[in-house]
Amino acid sequence: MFDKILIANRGEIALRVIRACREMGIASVAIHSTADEDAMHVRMADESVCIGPAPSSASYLSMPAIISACEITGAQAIHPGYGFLSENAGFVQMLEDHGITFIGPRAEHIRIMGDKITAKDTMKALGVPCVPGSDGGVDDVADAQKVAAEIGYPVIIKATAGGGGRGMKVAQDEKGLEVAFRTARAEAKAAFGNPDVYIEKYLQRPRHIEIQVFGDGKGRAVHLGERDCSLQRRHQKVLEEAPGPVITDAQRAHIGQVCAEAVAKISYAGAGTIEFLFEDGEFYFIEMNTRLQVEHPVTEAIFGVDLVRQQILVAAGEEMEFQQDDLSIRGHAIEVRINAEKVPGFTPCPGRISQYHAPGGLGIRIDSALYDGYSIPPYYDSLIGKLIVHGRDRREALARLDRALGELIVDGVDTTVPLFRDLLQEPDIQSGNYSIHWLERWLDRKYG
Ligand code: MV4
Repeated sequence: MFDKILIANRGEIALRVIRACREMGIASVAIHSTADEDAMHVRMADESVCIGPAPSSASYLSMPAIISACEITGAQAIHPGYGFLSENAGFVQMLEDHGITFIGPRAEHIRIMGDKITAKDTMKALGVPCVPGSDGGVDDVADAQKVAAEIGYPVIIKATAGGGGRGMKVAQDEKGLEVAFRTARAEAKAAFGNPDVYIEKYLQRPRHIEIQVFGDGKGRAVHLGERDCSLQRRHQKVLEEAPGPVITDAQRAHIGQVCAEAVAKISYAGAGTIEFLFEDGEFYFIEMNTRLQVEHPVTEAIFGVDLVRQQILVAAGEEMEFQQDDLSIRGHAIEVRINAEKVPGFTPCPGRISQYHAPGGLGIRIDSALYDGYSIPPYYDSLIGKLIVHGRDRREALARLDRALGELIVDGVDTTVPLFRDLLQEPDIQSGNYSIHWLERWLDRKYG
């Protein structure tokens, strides 16, 4: 096992990893920018290294600075958290050259899943159900029209280098396809330096359901059910829950097994998420994320497992602590993302936290790097905390969430907390009746 791990991240996820390290008797190293000198992850780690100025490009994304910090402190492994360098295959390769262990999958798997056409081809070949569409990319309008005629309109054009909603164009009919194709290609080239696009049937009212998988890197893998992350705004998740309100035990068992077998076949190492659109009882693969996700705590809550601990064990060449038969679901969990943002525009709202009080009691988890008097710097993501509630069933989780939100105090900046109290009053939220478009439509109705 490692003696010392460097956490190449900041904020709540850095604390999350430090906590797992401490429980495993592993020393932790925080890295930070000059803007984060007073950040909680710096205080909580056993050691810290300032690696550069405020902009992420010169600090949290600076590979040479991070590798130097490893060498100076003697850290043997790096946990990347999410975002920043967590899905950068070049970084993983560079660490390998320096004899530092990356706590995550192999570079090869990050690279495959980073190219959306290759990801889809790979998943299809592994038996994962995909959205009907082009096999591989589409090179010209004629090719696009041919595929669209086969699968039927509406269709969606996506950038292979995109993901997370960037570089997508919907075409309702053949007339709209030419413009959609040309715009998608031009935007993909401008945004990602790669013009390659592919086509899929456009699903009109799906849910976003993602399956948590975990592999030991030696050909064994398990699934830990699904999360419903349909409540999003501009491709930013706002609330996530597990299990999904409309997924049956049989559906979970089936898609879960398909996903676990797929990642087992490629000897995938560590945590991964296979994203699906779910419509009319069918799952359609869209993307795979080769990292720990922001919303992993809802899965941890219902399965009673520590995913970061398992990531560290597997990266150190040890066995994960469970097999599929050991994993069962207890109750229901919901996470809300507390962002320093002003609703309804969701404009970032950095500033000083004049008062902070976290809720407590049965079934409450807060992952946050906030403290009284902390100043949220303007340079990074606006996520300042996650409130995760766990109950015996969905009703209890919802009641607990409302209760916890009532106890939570975050003063000094605008946050998304009031939004959640409003959302909980909605019958569709109470019943779990929402698709990927529900939140934006609700915000439009409510705020115009
Ligand atoms: C789609 C789709 C409908 N049909 N693909 C957006 C993010 C990216 N991961 C995939 N996305 C979508 N792909 C087909 N074939 C609709 C979306 C989509 C979406 C997906 C998940 C969550 C929120 C979304 C909001 C708008 C569009």
